[in-house]
Amino acid sequence: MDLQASVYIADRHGLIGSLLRDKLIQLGCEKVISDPLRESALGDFKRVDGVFSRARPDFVFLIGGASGGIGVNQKRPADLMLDNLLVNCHVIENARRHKTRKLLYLASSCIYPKFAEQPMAVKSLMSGGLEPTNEPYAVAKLAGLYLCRAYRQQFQTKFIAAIPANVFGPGDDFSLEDSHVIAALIRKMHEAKISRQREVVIWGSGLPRREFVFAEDMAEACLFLMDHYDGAEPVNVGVGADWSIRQLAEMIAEVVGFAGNLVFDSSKPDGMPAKLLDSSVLQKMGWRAKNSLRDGLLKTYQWFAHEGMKRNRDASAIL
Ligand code: GFB
Repeated sequence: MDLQASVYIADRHGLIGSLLRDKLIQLGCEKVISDPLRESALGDFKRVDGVFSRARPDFVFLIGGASGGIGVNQKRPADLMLDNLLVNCHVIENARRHKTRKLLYLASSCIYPKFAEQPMAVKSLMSGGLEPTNEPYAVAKLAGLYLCRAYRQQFQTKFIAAIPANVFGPGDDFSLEDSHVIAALIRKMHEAKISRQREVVIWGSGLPRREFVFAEDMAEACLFLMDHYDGAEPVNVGVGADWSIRQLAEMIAEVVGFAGNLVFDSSKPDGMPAKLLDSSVLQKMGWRAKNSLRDGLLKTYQWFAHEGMKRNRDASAIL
């Protein structure tokens, strides 16, 4: 990517998109378009078309539409599916119409079959049924991935796709019901520590295994792929190791300084039993995550304790 190029970042959630924007600006890129469409307009074809007409982006990072953890996937499956389908269609079709030089589409590791062989390699996609707790969202993310591939085949566009492990970091959604596990557990344990509660409830059995990639590393992987990759196959982006939810909860308790009990609520869903990506293709290309899980948790907790509590209105009401 050259620094004179104009870059458009489409990201409803904002976690990866805002880091990408900061990194591009630090690198000297002056034409970075991101925030204007974050709230509502990504669902409106004409407004997305308007952004492409005005900015004529050379490069597009299609991070995605609305997203969240296992809770919101069960509560609002139609919202998540529709939003992601619309955002995918609007951004991908406009990138073609306005002759974007290259587009990177981010899928999600939930697009792999529920019982995919571990670590999950790209050849496993579509080889089995999806995990029911996130099937609608996963179908929309799969649709985007196959849309990129179809455009590449029919229009010879340079549209590439990546499949990230579970992403976390400062600026994440820390709401109790809708967030992903790391944000939820950091908040629960922080609040329990402050109000001297003896226990924290962890959803599910604690047995599912997850691979986590720190948002800063994910943003760097996006830039790396935009610079170094141009193929039809999606590329997995992971760190090469996974943890059980119990191990993760214990690590978060240590980072936060919560010394009480962890209580597992088996009435809550576990989701996929395991989601470790085979990231050997990316590793062979020379990319490695810089942050260990513990380092990422420390940085995320530091941010949450200082900034996050202010941002999460319902959280600050408690303390
Ligand atoms: O992060 P999470 O919601 O995402 O949950 P998924 C991961 C695991 O942590 C599940 C457990 O087994 C949860 O039951 N868990 C324990 C908790 N306590 C909590 C808690 O307080 N909050 C949450 N959220 N989980 C999502 C998908 O699945 O992953 C999305 O639903 C998306 O589609 C995302 O793809 C990356 O890994 O289970």
